[in-house]
Parts: sequence; C-alpha cells; structure tokens
Amino acid sequence: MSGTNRRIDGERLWDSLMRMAEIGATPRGGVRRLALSAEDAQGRERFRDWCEALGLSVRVDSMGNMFARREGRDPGRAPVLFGSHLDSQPSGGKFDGALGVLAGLEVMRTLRDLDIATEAPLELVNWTDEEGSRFGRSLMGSGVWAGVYPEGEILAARDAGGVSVGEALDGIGARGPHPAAPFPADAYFELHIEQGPILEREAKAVGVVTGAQAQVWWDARVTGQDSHAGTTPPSARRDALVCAARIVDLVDRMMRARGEDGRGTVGFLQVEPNSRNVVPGEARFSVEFRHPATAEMERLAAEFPREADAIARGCGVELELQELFRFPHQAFDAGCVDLVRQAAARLGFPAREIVSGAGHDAVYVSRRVPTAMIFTPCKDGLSHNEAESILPEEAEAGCQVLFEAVLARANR
Ligand code: HGY
Ligand code: MN
Ligand code: MN
Ligand code: MN
Repeated sequence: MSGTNRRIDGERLWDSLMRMAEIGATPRGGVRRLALSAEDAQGRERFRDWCEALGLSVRVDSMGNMFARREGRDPGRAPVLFGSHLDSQPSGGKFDGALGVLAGLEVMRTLRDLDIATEAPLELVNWTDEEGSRFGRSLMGSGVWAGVYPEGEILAARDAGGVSVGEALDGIGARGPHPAAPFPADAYFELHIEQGPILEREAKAVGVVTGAQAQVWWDARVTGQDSHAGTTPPSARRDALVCAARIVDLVDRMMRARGEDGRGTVGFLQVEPNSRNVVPGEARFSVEFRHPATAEMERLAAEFPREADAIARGCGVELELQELFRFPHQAFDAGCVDLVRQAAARLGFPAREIVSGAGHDAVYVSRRVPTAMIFTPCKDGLSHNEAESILPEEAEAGCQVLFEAVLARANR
C-alpha cells in the first residue's frame, strides 16, 4: 500500500479532539485540565478507554506516564514512541498537547483499519504534567522518565495549596507500577501546534522542528514587613510589592535588551496579606527567561539574580530565588528530523524548518531517544489562551505527516 493512499481519518481525529475538549471545558471555549487534577484523571480515563478499544496494552509508570503499546512483527526491536500531553494550562486551549496524543491515537486507529503491521512495536505516550503550571516543573513526567529530574524531589514538590505531586498522583490513582525510567526506544516523534505565528504567517502547513530554545525558571519570594498604609511613612516602609514590581520591570528590560529573540516573563504574582490598607510584607512570583542561544540564556541566568538582589537591597527587603530548572537549546536528531521533512515533501505539504519557542516533552525525551517534532499552524499564533484554535485540515495534515514518519522509522 503506497504512501499516498494510506490516509488517516481527519474527521475521526477532529471528533476525538472535540470529545477530549469536553473534559475540563471552560465557558470561553478553552480547557482546564490541570496536571493530576480530577479533570486530568477524566482525560486519562477517556484516553485509556480509546486505546484499549483498539487492543493496545496500556501501562503506567510511577510518574503516571501512560504508554499504549501495539506489537510489531519483530518483538526484538525497540519501540517507536510518539505522543505528547493531556494536561493543560489553567485557562488553556483545546489543542496544546491533546493534538499530539490524539493524532497518535489516529495513527494507531488507521494502522488497525488498514491492517498494517509494522516491524517495530509502537508506543503512544501521554506524559504527565508537561505544562509545569501547577507544580513548577515543566516537562515533569518526561523529565523524571529521562532521568533529568530526581523522582523523589519531584514527588515532594507542592502546589500553591500545599498538595505534593505524590499525593496528587495517588489522589487520582495515576501512580503506576512501572519505574519512571528510560527503556530502550528506537525514536520519539511529537506532533504539536506551533504556539507561535510563523507557520501561519508564511502559509506553511508543516513545521520541521530542528530543536527547542533554552530556558531557565525560578520561584521568587520577597519578604518585607506588613504595616499600616495610613501611618507608615516612606522611610519606614519595607514594601515587598514595590520591590516585586521593580523586579518585574527588570525582567521586561532584560528581555527587550535581547531584541525580538528575547523572552522574559513573570507569569504569576501573589501578594500577602493582599489587603488594600496594608503595605504588603510578602510577594511570591515566577520568573522565566528563554533564548534560542544557550550562551544568551546563561548570561540572562547570571545577570538576573545579581540585578534583582540589588533592587531588593535598595528596597530594604529580602529576596529569595529558587532556580527550578534550566535547559540548553536542544537540537533534535537529524535522522528523525529528515523523516519528518521527507514525509511532508512526499505528501506535498508546504513546510519550513523551525526552532520551538515552547518547551515540549520531546526536549527531555531527546536526551535518551532520537527525537523529532512536527508543528502545525495555530490561529494568530495564539496558545496558552482559551481562544487557541486550528483548522481540521491542519490537524489532519500534521497527523498524516506523523503517520508517515512513524511508519518510515518503524519499518526501516
Ligand atoms: O512553557 C512551555 O513552553 C510549555 O508549553 N509548557
Ligand atoms: Mn504543550
Ligand atoms: Mn503548553
Ligand atoms: Mn509545551
């Protein structure tokens, strides 16, 4: 059966995407499926049901990573992995992560429909907590699996409500019997929306992703002194929020000093006691920087603590910075990237090479397994936003490229 008529079913894929988007659906058309939440549990259950209905054997590791396996003709070969994540941002979109998992499911469904046996086994993966927005470590499940994050440290990490990863895993029954550790795999492919404007702007259907940019994340805490808004003169104030505000401005200035490649963000900020007539004594906030060049990320990572400390001293408050993680620019495997490039060309989809601005499970998986990613456009490049949207034909094209790349690798 030649490549041209091995077509995935775009309507079935779209239907699965819409069915998954029902779980954690938000009033403004997005999804809220926070990692290891009740909604994540429902998404996992629906994913497992769909996999088992296909005859795939589903196993779960100690970090809740789910692997749905389809045997190959040669059981001695290492499996080809493909997938992404089902957890979302607090007010996320329908397609970030879900596209890669459900396109992988569509690959499995198409192989069954066409009765195609592959040489190598295949494993479709749902990685736990890719987003990092609840427990502060992005790429958490894949990071433990790849040996980047120590499992004990991650299980002890707590969310804003004080719930640990271990408690949350047990809370939804997601902790599996298999060790979250690397096993022999032949390759990993991840389909994902670009989450940026380039493919749409250039009318490209496919992004051949050559790598992902470097990033570094901190948790910050400023400690000053709660005091009365009406009686505390400027000379006696130790205002944590003023210091945090100056640091937020510092992050923005450091980003802009790097031009259009710079990325610097303070995504959340909590003030205590958060009362209108109390000078805030505490401010907690996130800080992250990203850059395509590892050396520039390292410079940002050295400059920021120094400059932020100077601001804190000037405000007469204490600053604590806890670095959560950093990773360098991650180049993907040339052989796997070439399979993506060839699949897009064979299918006649306009494509271009691209470096990912977002982090993805593929970043950590690629430390253990030859890896490549496939991007599809998204409307206005918008993501991590409930208005995130793609067209059914864009999902179908991305899935078709995934299908061809996985088959080429599994039968080489
Ligand atoms: O932040 C990221 O890059 C990823 O989408 N969680
Ligand atoms: Mn994602
Ligand atoms: Mn995301
Ligand atoms: Mn991501």
